[in-house]
Amino acid sequence: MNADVPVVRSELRGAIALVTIDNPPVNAASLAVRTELKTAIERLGNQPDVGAIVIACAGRTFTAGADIREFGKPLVPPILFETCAAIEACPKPVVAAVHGTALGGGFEIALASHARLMKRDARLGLPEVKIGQAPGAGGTQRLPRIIGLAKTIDVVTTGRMIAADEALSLGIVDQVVDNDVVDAALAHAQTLVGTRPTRTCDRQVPPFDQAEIDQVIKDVDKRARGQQSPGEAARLVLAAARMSVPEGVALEREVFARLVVSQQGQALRHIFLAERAAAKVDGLENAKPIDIRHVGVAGAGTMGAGIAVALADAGYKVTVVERDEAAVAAGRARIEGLYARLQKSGRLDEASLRERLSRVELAGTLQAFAPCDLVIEAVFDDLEVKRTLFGALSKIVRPDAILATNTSYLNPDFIADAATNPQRIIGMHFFAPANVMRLLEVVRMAQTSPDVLATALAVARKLRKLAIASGVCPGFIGNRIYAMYRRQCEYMLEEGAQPRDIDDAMESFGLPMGPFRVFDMSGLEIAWAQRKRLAPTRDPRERYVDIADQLCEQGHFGQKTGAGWYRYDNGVRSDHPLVRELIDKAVTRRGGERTTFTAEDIRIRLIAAMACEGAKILREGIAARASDIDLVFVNGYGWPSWLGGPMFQADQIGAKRILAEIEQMQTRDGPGWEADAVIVEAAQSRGPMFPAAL
Ligand code: T1G
Repeated sequence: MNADVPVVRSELRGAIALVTIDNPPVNAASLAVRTELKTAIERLGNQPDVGAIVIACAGRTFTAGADIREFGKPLVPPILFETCAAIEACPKPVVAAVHGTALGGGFEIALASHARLMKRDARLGLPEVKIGQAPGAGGTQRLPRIIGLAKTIDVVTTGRMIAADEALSLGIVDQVVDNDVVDAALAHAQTLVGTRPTRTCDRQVPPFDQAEIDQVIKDVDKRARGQQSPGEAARLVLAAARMSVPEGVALEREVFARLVVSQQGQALRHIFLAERAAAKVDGLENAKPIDIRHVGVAGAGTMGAGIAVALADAGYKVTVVERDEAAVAAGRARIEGLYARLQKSGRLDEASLRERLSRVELAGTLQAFAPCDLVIEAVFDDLEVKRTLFGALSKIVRPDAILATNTSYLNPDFIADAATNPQRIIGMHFFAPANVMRLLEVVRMAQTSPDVLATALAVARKLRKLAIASGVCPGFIGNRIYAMYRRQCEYMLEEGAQPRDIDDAMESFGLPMGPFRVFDMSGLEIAWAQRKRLAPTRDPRERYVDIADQLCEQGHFGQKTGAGWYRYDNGVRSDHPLVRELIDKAVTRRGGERTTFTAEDIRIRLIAAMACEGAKILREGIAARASDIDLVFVNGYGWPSWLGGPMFQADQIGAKRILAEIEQMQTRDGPGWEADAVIVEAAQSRGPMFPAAL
């Protein structure tokens, strides 16, 4: 914003002062907004011809919170809590006119006001925990005085949105408005002229059961799985029961100051801004997305069924084709099974289930794809199978219909050249389960047109997926890095570590599941087939550990066969004696030396492996930015947002230590472990290797 253009303007409408915040794009409570709003309220509150005040926002939304870009820098007064205090202390009634999403500091401005009106399609929320914070301008103190402790704890620890009907029923707003909320607020303010403002801070927290609240907070900590901010926010809410609003706000400030500099706070802000940066894909300035309404899915296996459900959930008409009637029936059963599970868990009611299923038709002939605007193939990951399919599809669908491949490892350019009009071919790499996992790698191929890329990104948005644009290479972004991560995991076994050592290390770091548990869950046979496929071209100098191959050769594919890296007996996981035996043999074959790894050694070595490959991926232009790589692991591989992702974590460890780890890999593990210049230079300059998206 231009410094000398006011971001808050006031005008008199009769006896009512209308104060409008105008700070695009979301009216974030920047220093200018906080300052000008406080000044306006204090001036108008003492102006004799002003009977009441309305606070409204221009543009698409009421204030969506403090300005996140100011976090981590010295906060300059007035801090938002001071502006809110000035609103609440105003001697004239102040009415908030809410539209759009009044979030965080925006909701807090409304809570400090003496009355609140909101548009029916507007929403309120305190999502601070999602960026590693707790509300810092009175939200944890004023809201419980309106809706009580338990409901406030739910709102602040989940960061969920509150719709208008709930806000009205909870007494958060005085009116829900279908028409112009500013006009309605002006009219409401007129009725308050001459009355004493009703201040939220004067209300008492409704009675509560201490034991119930203590249990609620225990559950919050458990659900947070290592993230600090939800528990911090919950405890601030509880404090509201024993102190005044000013005292509680002072406590909020202490928590804010601590969390804003915490690694989790920085990581979560990094992820928030990274998601917005990822949407900015180069070369699409003039692209025009094609309107997609009818989508075909070739293959109704696990992936195809999941993709079909994701498409139906998003409102697309879906045609699923399998090779014969039996496969069609099996595919139908899979799709219905996915919906049945949603219904059983109460996440979908019968009517919605029927409606979504009605969008999906299955057929046993490729001709059924003729009317489709887009066809996504999710057939067996074999090049000839996919090439044959794309060749056949080219003769069936419209010449401008988009063909997308879901391949994980094959070169999509080889698939594309079997089709006509290669510019309409693209990669859409879903992650299993495709109707749940948010990540979608959108693979821009050599001849993919900008319109087709823009269309795939638009479809991803409609699927509520996080699309990360990727170039073409084996494994694209995620699987390519994950393969190097897996190799270092297996190298450490050969040096004496046990699967449980590595899993425990990565789970205490914050991952929900360690790598060997993940391998057992997804099945060892998939990577085994990939290794066998690559064996003829593998560099003989590459260090290769065959423990996983031996497990597979004995039929141990993981959970599905009752044993893999671990044994699984009636759902109970235990160490697999065969694995210890194979490790002992591998260690002996390698000379018998055993290393005792600390959890930190394991964590740093694995993050170094990921940073090493990530730097190459950036150098090759496969990923546009390091934060895209972080988003891939947060949204496709279970990394918690509050870790920020592997590239972010590599910079927390520091380039010097990362480079030292990579140099050891280079000496010990053969080709493929060269440190990219960006890491070497950062180690010398002590700067970041991968600037965060902050
Ligand atoms: N600060 C700064 N910039 C913000 C912002 C914010 N709070 N929210 C959004 N933006 C930018 C965003 O980076 C993007 O910029 C553009 O606005 C459009 O956003 C004291 C401490 C409001 C639901 O956590 O949830 O208040 O990429 O692409 O999809 O207690 O933005 O165009 O340059 O997301 O329509 C609490 C975060 C802050 C809300 C709109 N508030 N924002 O979604 O657009 S902490 C939040 C959102 C706080 C107080 C505490 C969403 C949105 P660019 P967008 P959208």
